[in-house]
Amino acid sequence: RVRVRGVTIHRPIIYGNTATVLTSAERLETSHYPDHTHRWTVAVRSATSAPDSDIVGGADDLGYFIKRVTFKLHDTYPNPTRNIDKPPFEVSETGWGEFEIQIRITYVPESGEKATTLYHHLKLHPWSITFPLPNASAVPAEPEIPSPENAAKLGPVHSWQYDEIVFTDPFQNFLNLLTAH
Ligand code: SLL
Repeated sequence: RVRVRGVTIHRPIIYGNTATVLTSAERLETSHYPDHTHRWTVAVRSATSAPDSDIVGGADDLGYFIKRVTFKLHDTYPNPTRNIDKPPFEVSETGWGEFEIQIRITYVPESGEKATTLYHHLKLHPWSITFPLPNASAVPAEPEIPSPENAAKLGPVHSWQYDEIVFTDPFQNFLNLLTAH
């Protein structure tokens, strides 16, 4: 196995989450967790999306060089370590609280590359100082969590980071694999 010295190759990604407020009907469906208020999805996606796609990030084009993405959820979740072995690399759950998610990206074995660890703070609330208030003097000094009704009106929350996975002096066969896509 030969390394190609002096070469760096990068692959753009986005990672993060979307979240929506559960409707009262959905809260009944998840009634074994009556305290759950939100549905969310955390994901790692390609940042080179299909031109006709209306979402940022293509769901299916990371699998040729990523073998597994491990999402480590808060210990309040059953089986908090979630291994996803094919695209889309994402986990959907319901819950009530924000927390830090560890995201571990493992590459295909022929890459010879070490895993990458990222951290994402799961965002559920549209922390807001701009939401219309009944009277101007009531403007809070600190951002506040809107009520569930107001949060639902504000729509889904999105929290995404752009990043680039950089491979330095890659093995020749891995470089071939990357450039073939
Ligand atoms: C907080 N430090 O106190 C955070 C912890 C934990 C979130 C948030 C439900 C898990 C379950 C859930 O949303 N956990 O019951 O399945 O805000």
